[in-house]
Amino acid sequence: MTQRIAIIGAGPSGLAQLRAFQSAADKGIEIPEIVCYEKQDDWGGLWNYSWRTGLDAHGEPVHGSMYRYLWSNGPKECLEFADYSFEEHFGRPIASYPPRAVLFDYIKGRVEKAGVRKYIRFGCPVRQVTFDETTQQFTVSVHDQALDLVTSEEFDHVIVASGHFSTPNVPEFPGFATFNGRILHAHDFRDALEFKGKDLLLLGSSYSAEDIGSQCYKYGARSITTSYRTAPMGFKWPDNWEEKPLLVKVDRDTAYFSDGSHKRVDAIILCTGYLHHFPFLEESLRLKTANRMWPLGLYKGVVWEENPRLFYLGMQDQWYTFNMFDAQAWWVRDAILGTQTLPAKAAMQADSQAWREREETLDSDEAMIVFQGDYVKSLISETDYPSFDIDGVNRTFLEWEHHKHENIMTFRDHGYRSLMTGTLAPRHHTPWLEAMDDSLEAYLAQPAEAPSDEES
Ligand code: FAD
Ligand code: NA7
Repeated sequence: MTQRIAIIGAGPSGLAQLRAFQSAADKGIEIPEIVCYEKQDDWGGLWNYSWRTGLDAHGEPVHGSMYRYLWSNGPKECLEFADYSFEEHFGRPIASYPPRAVLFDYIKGRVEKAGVRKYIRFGCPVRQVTFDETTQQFTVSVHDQALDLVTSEEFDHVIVASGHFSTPNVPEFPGFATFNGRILHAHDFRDALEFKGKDLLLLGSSYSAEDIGSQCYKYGARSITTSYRTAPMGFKWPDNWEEKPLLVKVDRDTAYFSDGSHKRVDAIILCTGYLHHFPFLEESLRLKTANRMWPLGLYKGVVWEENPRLFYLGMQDQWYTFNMFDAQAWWVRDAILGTQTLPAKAAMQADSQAWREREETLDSDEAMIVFQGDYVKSLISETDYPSFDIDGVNRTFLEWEHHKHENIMTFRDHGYRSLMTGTLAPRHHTPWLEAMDDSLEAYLAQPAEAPSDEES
């Protein structure tokens, strides 16, 4: 009997899974019956921008954490699909740090070409997933919002691809309740112009703090203060940007820090990360982890060791993104098709434990990049996903890091060589700091110039 599989989420990870199955079908392999449930009205996950915050039109938590003017925070050459290059999609080379709309277009291009939209049921949040030991079947309950109907279906496998940068981690500090300005989480940040002329405090010292701070600087905030818990970001910030140790309290409009200093601020943005949150999974199926490079419980980073009929995609902290999701999806596909054999639980756990022990020794960005590169290599070596130069991707990540430390406001003006096509990206027509229009049309407006000479 044909197997039935459910994919939860049609973001880059869920779409990678659909593309993986379609690529097998193209080779004449019989694939299972697939249903992909997506709670939003379109695909693309976080890349599908929503102006909404809080609840959506159906009372569902808004998934989107992306904001206007978001440009890729790493070189596009590091996330390029091995089976669908940027050059193929855009018909010419483009610069290395595209804005969100351009990346959304690229993600869509591959799956439109693959013709997999037919598998997706939009406007269908998954409400509950349970597993029956006797029948070895999952029951997936879904709310079809158009019909306002909750129905259940049975599946042999479930693949959780619901993302983990959507449910905000929201700490509270003394004085928040009586702060005179706005307090929001990065998840609800949308337009930097809201903070033009304002003094801003951002809590956190990772990507969101760095990038939302940079957006606000670019669009005219008066000052930026970032407050760190563990370590400062340490970039060479503009004159109106300072890094402070952890916030101790807020008194009306003044923030007090652990070094005894204080600053008057108009608004506070909590760039304090996200929670892995799976309210729709029964207890025995639920991954519980912080945002880290090797969550335990997942053999090969994808197989739920407690019940290997369940899979998770994209649950690691991410240097690698789109092509890592592909590597995972191809591997999961083969596990479902039976061409990958899973060892006994103890062996799966021992394998994961070895990765975790290595993860715990990682003491630099470079070590983390190489670690994740090795993980992607190990998956790809066991599937027919087109192999690509992962050491080259690692080197591009290191170049990117170097450019960020050289100048955090100009790193996006650099170009890198595609590891898929060998083409060196052209310089963008406008330096990032001056490029205020983030639309696809503005980005692609001018013909590409000569290749940049910035690659070392
Ligand atoms: P998501 O993109 O989160 O997609 C998950 C999908 O699952 C969504 O469509 C959601 O609606 C759906 N879903 C969730 N719950 C349910 C449910 N119960 N039922 C049905 N559907 C459900 N990566 C980069 O490579 N470059 C960047 O520049 C970059 N910038 C980022 C900026 C921000 C602000 C954030 C938050 C992330 C950024 N990322 C970036 C990382 C991002 O995680 C990945 O690029 C990618 O979107 C992850 O894909 P995903 O499919 O795993 O998850
Ligand atoms: P991350 O990368 O998970 O980082 C979360 C940050 O929040 C990190 O600096 C944490 O500090 C800090 N944090 C968490 N809790 C607290 C509290 N209670 N107090 C102070 N600081 C805290 O999340 P991001 O949102 O930056 O990035 C997520 C994705 O979005 C990423 O992939 C990007 O591509 C975009 P710590 O270092 O743990 O002390």
